[in-house]
Amino acid sequence: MIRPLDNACRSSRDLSGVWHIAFDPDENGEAQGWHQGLARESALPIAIPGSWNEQLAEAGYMNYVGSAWLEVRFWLPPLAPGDEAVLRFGSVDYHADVWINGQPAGRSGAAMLPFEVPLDGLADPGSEVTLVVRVSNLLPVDGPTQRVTQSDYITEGRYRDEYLPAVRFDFFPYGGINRPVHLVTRPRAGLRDYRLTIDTETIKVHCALHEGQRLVASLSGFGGTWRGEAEGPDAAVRLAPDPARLWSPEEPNLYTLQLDVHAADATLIDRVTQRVGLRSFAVDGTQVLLNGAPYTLQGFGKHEDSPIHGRGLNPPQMIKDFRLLKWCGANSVRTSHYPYAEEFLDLADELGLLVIDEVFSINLDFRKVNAATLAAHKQAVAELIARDVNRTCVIAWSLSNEPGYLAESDYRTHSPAYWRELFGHARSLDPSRPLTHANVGYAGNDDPAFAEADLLMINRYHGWYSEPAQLDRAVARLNADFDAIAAHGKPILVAEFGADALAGQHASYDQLFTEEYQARFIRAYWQAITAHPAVVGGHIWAFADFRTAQHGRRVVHNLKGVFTRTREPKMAAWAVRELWCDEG
Ligand code: GCB
Repeated sequence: MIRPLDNACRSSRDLSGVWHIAFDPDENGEAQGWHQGLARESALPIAIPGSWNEQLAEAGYMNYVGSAWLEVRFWLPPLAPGDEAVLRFGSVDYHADVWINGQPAGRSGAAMLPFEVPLDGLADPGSEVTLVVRVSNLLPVDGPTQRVTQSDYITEGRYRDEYLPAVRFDFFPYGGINRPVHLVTRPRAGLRDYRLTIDTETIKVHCALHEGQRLVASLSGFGGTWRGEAEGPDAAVRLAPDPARLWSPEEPNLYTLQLDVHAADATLIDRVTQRVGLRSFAVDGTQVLLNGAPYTLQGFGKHEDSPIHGRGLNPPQMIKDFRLLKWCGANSVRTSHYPYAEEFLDLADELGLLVIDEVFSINLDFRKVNAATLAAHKQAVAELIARDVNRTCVIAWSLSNEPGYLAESDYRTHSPAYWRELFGHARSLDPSRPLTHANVGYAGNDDPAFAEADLLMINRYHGWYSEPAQLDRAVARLNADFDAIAAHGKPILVAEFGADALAGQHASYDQLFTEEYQARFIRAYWQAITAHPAVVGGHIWAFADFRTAQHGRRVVHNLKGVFTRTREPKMAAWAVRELWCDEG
């Protein structure tokens, strides 16, 4: 999928700003004609991108789960001959139905991923357009992250698990249009997609051209330009800069790739550009190799979460986060627990950060998994790979976080076939990147998904949820896990480990929730991680404190951040900087 671009052949206009919203708890908005536009007197202003929850808390929508209608009017300029206009949504959480000038125009695909809506036949170029989006933050029952309602807690006898709003994950179910919406114009006869295959020497470009078209691909940077040409439905160009400047977190060297499509008479039909680096990432026995050399992954799990914006794109905070990641010496992150905004991946490419790209699939409960769940999960994997496959920073696909969390016996019986099918599907879509998933201790050190994964990610909280404040016992259990999982003969990444700390809480002895214990916990784990030959690194949970749904176990936020939600460092952040930065 090609990003919104502005160049000689394409244009994109960001429709971010103040839109209007009307909530529809009884699902009768369509019957009232809201798809044709919202009456100003019954609608509230809301900033887009941005979640409705904190923005409209005082209006009563902090915990709102259900449908809401959002509306904006925009000017569709006259189109150049041969061009088409589409709306491109970065993501709408979690589902969207779109109307243009009162006509149904399209809907979203997998949650937390982009989708396009064509304007053909629905809006006249050179006129004002009414765009209405019905958004629901209620997850589907059979999605890769399954719906939970308050009554599920009761029927399943899980009273102690009850959250407000109801969720089966440990973060807030923000609703709204959380990433930008762009009005895109582009040539109808232009590129719809292309595929890059990257290693340390070449960038190969593959795309499908129409009859009579010619692709001119060029790669420029570091004083040189390398070109190649191709045509046909299976056009392929191989670009090999010499000397090759490699990309890595330590030295994020990027070239500019330009793909020009020409007609037979040499007129320019389309142009697509992207920044791209030369690099390789591979699993080799129990090691991972970056550009052919063994590499230690050190970094964090994160969330897209900020005060007031909720999950809404917050560019200043994103820039700050990259500075703090670098300040800590982090070289990698996992996009826990869903695909992040493309703007985040732009910075990861440019500033040098390895990304384990995760599908939105959390705590899959195999008592409720069916054929529809698998189909939706495969679709989410396909849409994620379609969005991010050309990214330099993306080193692996994570297909699920903590399935089998409830230790249901169905996990052991039903999941092997499910994983075979899902991992096989992902591998067929991108054979070049390792596949992984995040194992929870309850699913066992012989988690059936390990048989399919190339890199074994494990989330462990010995010393927190078990062995509280007893680091010796915790580390002994961690090492026992390492030894058991090492028997699979694959590299292990501790994808989560961490302890809550309330900034400002201190003790001279090991005490949960203190800054000292969080720092000591991280140091103890890091020592064990770096000492074990099959463990290739660790990602601390979490980078920053984040809002969760309401539950007695959480003090508004999950406090496992080494930074507070407003990005002040706790003691642990300084400890991590000492561990990960030579200059400490
Ligand atoms: C986990 C989950 C993560 C939670 C974390 C915790 O295993 O993957 O989403 O936030 O534990 O803090 O409990």
